[in-house]
Amino acid sequence: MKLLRLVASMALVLAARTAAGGPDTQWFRDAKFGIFMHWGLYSQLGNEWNGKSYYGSGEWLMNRAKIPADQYARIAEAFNPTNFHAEEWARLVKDSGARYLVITAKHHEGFAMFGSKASPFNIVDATPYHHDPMKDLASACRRDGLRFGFYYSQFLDWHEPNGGGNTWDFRKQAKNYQTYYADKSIPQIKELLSNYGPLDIIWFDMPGGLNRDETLAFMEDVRRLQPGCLISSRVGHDLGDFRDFGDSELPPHTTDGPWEALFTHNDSWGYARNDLDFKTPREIVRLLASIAARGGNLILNVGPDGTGRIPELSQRYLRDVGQWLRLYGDSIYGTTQSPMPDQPWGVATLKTNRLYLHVFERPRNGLLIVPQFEAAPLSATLVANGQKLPAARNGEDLTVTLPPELPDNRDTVVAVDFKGSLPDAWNTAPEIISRQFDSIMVDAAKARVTGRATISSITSSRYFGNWKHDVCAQNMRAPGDHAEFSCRFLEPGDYRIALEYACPSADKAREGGIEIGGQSLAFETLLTGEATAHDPLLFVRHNIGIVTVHAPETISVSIHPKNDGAELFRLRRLIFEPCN
Ligand code: FHN
Repeated sequence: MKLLRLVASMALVLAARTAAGGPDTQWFRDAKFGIFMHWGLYSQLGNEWNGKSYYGSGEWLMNRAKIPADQYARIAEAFNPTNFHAEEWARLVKDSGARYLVITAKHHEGFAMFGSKASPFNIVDATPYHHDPMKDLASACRRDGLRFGFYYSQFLDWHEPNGGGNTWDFRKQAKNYQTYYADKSIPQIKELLSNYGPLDIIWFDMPGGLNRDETLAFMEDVRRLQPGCLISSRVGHDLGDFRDFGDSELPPHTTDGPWEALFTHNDSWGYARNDLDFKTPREIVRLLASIAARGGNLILNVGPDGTGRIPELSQRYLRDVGQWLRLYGDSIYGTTQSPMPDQPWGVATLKTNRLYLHVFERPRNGLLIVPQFEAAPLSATLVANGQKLPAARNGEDLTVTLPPELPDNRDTVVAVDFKGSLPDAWNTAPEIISRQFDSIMVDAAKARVTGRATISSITSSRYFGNWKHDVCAQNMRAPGDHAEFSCRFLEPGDYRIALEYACPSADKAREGGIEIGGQSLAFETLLTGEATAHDPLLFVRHNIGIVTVHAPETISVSIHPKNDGAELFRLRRLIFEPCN
């Protein structure tokens, strides 16, 4: 009721705020790198319950093991994070080069990691620790010049009869979500917005129980208390001040507006004792550069354990990333999206009249081709040591000559200063296929589709909650349904063509063809297995055949079914391998 009343009373205020443009997002756009932390009672369990290990998202253990709420609440009695030291955590975030930290104030388990008058189920009142770590952390982050925000699960709350999600203890039909919002969610959010100084972000997650107008009113409550605090898009109904993509989703294209791609360091958001599958510093740096090239931020999650200790590999690898950022931060912070799509050698970021080339792989001949470079190059500099590199326009390309050894095997950055402007060629530039690399992968997201063919993302998980997003060309059922790629071959020669696809039994043994510059290849699809959202989607790399390219030229590569019938496959990638 309160919410509904608020909707009416806040409509005018909202119109005024929207006209005024909403909170300033510039700091967020410039930050590019944030750290996420999932910390709660689940951190104490480490993905183990009753002698059984679970794999995947540890913070979902209460739900997965269907632990009764009263039994789960008793974990708090032993929760005593004496290894938590706010200054050390803030220092680690700072050392990683991240510019902001978002930490779970309350996750779906319903436990407040802050002192709350709205619910006794909180770290001050329900644990032997009797202390509010969020107070210390907010201050420590501010002292270190970090932006600071809270994650708050506004709808899912497995501790409360009226909260979303717990149907193993509480009947769904008996739930009153409005009561939950009025009694716990909104009062706690107000506490967070009132007691921890100015917040930079309030990161809502997994919306539910509110329609669009109610969500607007809910946001207005936040605005009134902290007009400058950014609200994540997971507040629901496509609202919020910045967009979050799906968990572990790298968008295949550039995206305007402030946005974040979120990944976790291993395969769980909350601490999981058995999970040592951490992303290496090199993987993180390349991910960060690839996201910046698309115009967004990376927020990378780490999961401290129940004692307050951040996993040793997370600490070490984050510091390594920070060491890279200290050398190359100018090529990340404050940059905007790249004018050109990913290249076989890496990605690019832009800062007004400087293009940063992030070189992941050195072309064998040392000649880096930057396609569709319509500006006048002034200089090319190896950022690591200031060495000037030969750079010249060659037709519509810029060619930069790299040294024999790249100084950084994570990501070597070359800064190219130029006069003029670089047009956005992200969606128009042909794919560069070159013999200077062992293989060249072309993502299906780059295809132009005809007929009924579509390009869309398929979400599936490995371990529980460990989501993967595969953008695939789909719905190719008839010879007129094509996925076409424009490919620019830099050198003549023989190339092996392979396809990477998923094929359930309904599509098995369908006949397909590839047309490439007057040559045709034929194939029959191979079974990979059935696809469900909660199982890994399996892909096969299927070598189709070899074609000969007679001169450097741009050729269309077209993939299609030979005849009418079931879907051909879900095509994820086209692969070229120069034959030597
Ligand atoms: O269910 C949560 C999950 O536990 C984790 O917090 C992630 C982080 O983005 N958000 C939800 C799933 O999308």
